[in-house]
Amino acid sequence: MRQERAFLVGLDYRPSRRDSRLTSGVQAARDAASPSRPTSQPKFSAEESLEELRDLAISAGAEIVGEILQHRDKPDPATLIGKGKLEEIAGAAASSDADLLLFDHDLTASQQRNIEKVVNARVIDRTQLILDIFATHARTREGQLQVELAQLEYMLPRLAGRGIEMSQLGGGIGTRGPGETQLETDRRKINRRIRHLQQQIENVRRIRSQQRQRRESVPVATVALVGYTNAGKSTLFNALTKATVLESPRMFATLDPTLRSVALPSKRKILLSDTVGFIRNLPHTLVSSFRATLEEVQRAALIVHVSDASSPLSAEQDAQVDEVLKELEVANKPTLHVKNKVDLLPSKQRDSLRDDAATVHVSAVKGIGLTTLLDRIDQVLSEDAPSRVRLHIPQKEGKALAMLEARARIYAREYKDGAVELEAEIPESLARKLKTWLVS
Ligand SMILES: Nc1nc2c(ncn2[C@@H]2O[C@H](COP(=O)(O)OP(=O)(O)OP(=O)(O)O)[C@@H](O)[C@H]2O)c(=O)[nH]1
Ligand SMILES: [Mg+2]
Repeated sequence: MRQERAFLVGLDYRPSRRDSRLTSGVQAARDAASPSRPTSQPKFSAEESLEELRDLAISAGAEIVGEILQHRDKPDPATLIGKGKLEEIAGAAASSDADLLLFDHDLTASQQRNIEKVVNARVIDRTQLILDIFATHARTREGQLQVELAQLEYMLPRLAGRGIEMSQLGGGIGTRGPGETQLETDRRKINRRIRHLQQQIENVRRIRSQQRQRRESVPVATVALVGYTNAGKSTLFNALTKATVLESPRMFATLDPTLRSVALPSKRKILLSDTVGFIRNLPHTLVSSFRATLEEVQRAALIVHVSDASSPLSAEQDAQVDEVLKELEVANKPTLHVKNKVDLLPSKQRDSLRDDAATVHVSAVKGIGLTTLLDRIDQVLSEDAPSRVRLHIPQKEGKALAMLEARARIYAREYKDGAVELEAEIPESLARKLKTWLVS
């Protein structure tokens, strides 16, 4: 198939609250509670966002034939960008022979329909583009099931009154399913397929949790590499484990988690996990369907947050990753920050970098800083050594019990008078949090 020609449309206004991945009410309440707090989170500008869309489009295999950045106070409810602008864009897209119009913003079902009426190209929003990349990159059965489910759930509400046009679309970006199968567009079939996928995912999940239980009967700490897409997690993973997982300049190269054993300088063995990368405004449906693979992160004894120190967007990307970690409720786990790709920094800047207790500068490609990183991991794990304890926790203490489920190895459990008595092995940092319920 010939490379698809994409025309990009960016919008310059703050994304509406609806798009914020944190529950907006909670965030608003927080902002109101601390009015003096500066807007601490670095934000992507419209230009930077468009730049990211460009990378995403290329990762999906498109050729970029034009782009436009429109400034507006607020979105136009009918067409997002306004009727006049839309006609102008339709003309520009036609004269550059574009197959695809890519919006750097999510479109409602009716916006997408209204835009399609005016332009003679397929219209795709940022979420559909990301889903399409996931669809072509997913390799394991579970990953493929999850992507297809997310695609169908995103598509379903957008089908109203357009079945025929959609089914005439043919293949291409935005219509591809995992393994290059084409997505169904019949509502009834989609609903049946969704139910089927949900069942399959449940089955796969059960098998995986059995495997994990088996794995955990051997006491080895898991260390999870997390970070923005393209930060270099897989490259670092390979450098540390001598493995050969896919490293690629394309975004979302890794979708399926990989685990490998590594020996630390102290001879302690750990399991290192490489995970799916994060991105700003990751579609909700995807976050929940990928939760299963992110369980690895939730069970980890230590989180290693990898960032691309050479990217001008490093701070913004870090803030996004921190937010996802908060959502996964792992924000207060022991964490090490790895600033990767220091080889790309000007030598003057590189020389001024200093590691500290929580931060290590490395180059996964050149092998710089890797020994320090392994030492640091060793150190954190030995400070947070597990010990065997007895606990008495009232059943109403859901949060404490959840923390325990996530981080402890439980040997015995007994229910008595509305409380749980447990014998478990837990890391020092968790023991401190649960000290109220420790039985001496
Ligand atoms: N110069 C330089 N490039 C690096 C370094 N580490 C990774 N890269 C490059 O950055 C790109 C992305 O690397 P990956 O390891 O695939 O990134 P990732 O974080 O696994 O990305 P996803 O799986 O897509 O989330 C590749 O082209 C790597 O070669 C580094 O230390 N220096
Ligand atoms: Mg990767």
